[in-house]
Formats: sequence, C-alpha cells, structure tokens
Amino acid sequence: MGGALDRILTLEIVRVTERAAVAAARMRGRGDEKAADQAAVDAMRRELNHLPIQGTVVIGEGERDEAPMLYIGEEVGTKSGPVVDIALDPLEGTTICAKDLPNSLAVVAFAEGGSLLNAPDVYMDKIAIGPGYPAGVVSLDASPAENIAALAKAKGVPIGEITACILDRPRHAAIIGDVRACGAGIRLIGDGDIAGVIHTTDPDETGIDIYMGVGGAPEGVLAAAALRCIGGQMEGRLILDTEEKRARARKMGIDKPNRVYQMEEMARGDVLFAATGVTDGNLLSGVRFGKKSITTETVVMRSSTQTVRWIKAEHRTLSKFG
Ligand code: VTB
Repeated sequence: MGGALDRILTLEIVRVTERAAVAAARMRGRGDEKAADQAAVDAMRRELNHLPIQGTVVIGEGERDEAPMLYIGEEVGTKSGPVVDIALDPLEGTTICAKDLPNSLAVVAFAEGGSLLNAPDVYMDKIAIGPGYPAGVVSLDASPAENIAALAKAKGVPIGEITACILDRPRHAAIIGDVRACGAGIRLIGDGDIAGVIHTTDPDETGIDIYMGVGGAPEGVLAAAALRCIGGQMEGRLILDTEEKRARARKMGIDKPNRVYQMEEMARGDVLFAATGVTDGNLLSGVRFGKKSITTETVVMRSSTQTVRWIKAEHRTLSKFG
C-alpha cells in the first residue's frame, strides 16, 4: 500500500500502550496523579524508543520548555524506518487513575509524517458522533439543542432516548442546561474525553450517542485519530482566546484562529490508534495483576482498513515491565 504505514506497526503500537498502562496501573488509587503520569510517560518513552521508526511527537506531554519527556517535537524510535507522526497521552485521565475511577487509558496514535494537526496545548471545542449517520448531521455551528434534535431524527428515536457525554466543568453550565431543557440525558464525566468520544461509536454498549463540549486540544487530535479508524464524525475548534495562545498556534502553523477542523483535517492519511485500559471502563477492562501474570486489554485500529482488534494479553515475563 503506497505511502501507508506498515501494518506490522499495529502490533508494535500495542506494546507501547500496554507498557504505559501497566506502569500507570501500579499507581492506581494512590491519590498521586503526578507519580502515575510519570510512570506511564517513562514506560511509554522506553518502548517507543525500541520501535524501528523515525518518529516525531506531534501531540505530547507539553511544549519543550514544560515537559522533559515526550515533549512536542521530540524524536523517538531507532531513527531508521518509516517517518511517523505520533500523538500520545501515556495516561489519559490522571485524576481518574489516582482515584481508581472508570475509563483511564494509555493512548497512542501513529500517522504518516506530516499528517497530524500540530495543535498547541490549549482547549478545543469538540463535537463527535459515531458511524452510520449522514455527513454533517451535527456541527459546532449549531446549538446543542439543534444538534441533539438532528441526531435524534437521524437515529429515528425520540430526543429523550439520546444521551450526551459532557465533561463536568462549570464552563459547561450553558450546554448542560440547553441539552437537559430539550429532554436528552447527559453522562457527566470527571475527566477522560478521549474515552468519551470513543464511546459514541458503540451507543448500545456505552449508552452514549454524542460527545460535546470543551476539553484539551491534544485529546481532541487523539480522539479524531480514533474516530478515523472506527468511523464517525467529529469537529474541533481551538480556543485561542488570548494573543499569547494565538501566537503559540501561529508558531505551529495555525493562521486562522476560529477555524473548524473536520476529523479528517486533524488526522489525515493512514492512521493507527491504540488504547489500553488502565482502570476498568465501558470498552476496556483495566490492568489485572495476578500472581504469575499481568493481563491487559487493548483496542488497536487502523484507518486504511478500518480493522478494529481487541487484544487481551497475558504477560508472563513480568521482568519486562521493569
Ligand atoms: C479533558 C480531559 C482530560 O483535561 O481534555 C480535560 O479529557 C480538559 O481540561 O482527561 P480541564 O481539566 O482543565 O477541564 C483532562 O481532564 C486532563 O488531561
């Protein structure tokens, strides 16, 4: 497949999220977000540096001056092999992990070099739905109530049967009010909006039809990469509400501050996405520590073939986790 990512990377990428998830899971429920994140970052970086790729972190732990490891622009891999853009979040939902609540994940996406949106670490307004709907049925330019009504119509159900997933933040008071006023339900989540977006792809299992609201831009690009693989629709608009943020965005090549990015503009070309459960969640179980083995559950997918694999791994050589 010309220019596409080598499919062997679909197995390699799984090791990356598995290692990060196991490291983070050892810190589950300890109330120490920083330590959990650091453990995941160290493990993920070590594993990425074993891969036969010329990888560049495009979405990472932060900008170079604020993140010592896996910062935006860091080169990873053995520096031979295909040129790969990497978006990563070694521990999505640090607070969730520290409290041992559902849906914290270790997440990585690979794309062909130059294919991922270089988003600064600012907020992004997002809207996402799963596959099977006509293009453009929901949009950031419509009100929450209009989007819910359009989605209910397209799904062929009353509005009362639609559930939106929204981050529980004071900034969402207006959206929450609007959605409730129109009669739809809301699943409020404390953190973890990558999982929130992915949950829209399987409403029968997760009970979530639509994700809406403002979360991190890096998480937005990762969620777009996931949806490219499973199918669905997503839009994102960076919130560049100060001159300082606009200047940071300009440095990354973003000239139109109010631009709405479609899913395909945030993650282009062939994309691989993997997520391993750290804590138990709706789609993935968390890491299990047994006496003789460690069990992980990972979903790995590829956009060019839309194959979604669920990999339950039993690791018996425990020393490999350091
Ligand atoms: C979300 C959520 C993340 O950041 O993107 C959120 O998915 C946005 O920032 O898990 P605020 O916490 O400031 O609202 C996280 O909570 C942490 O990265």
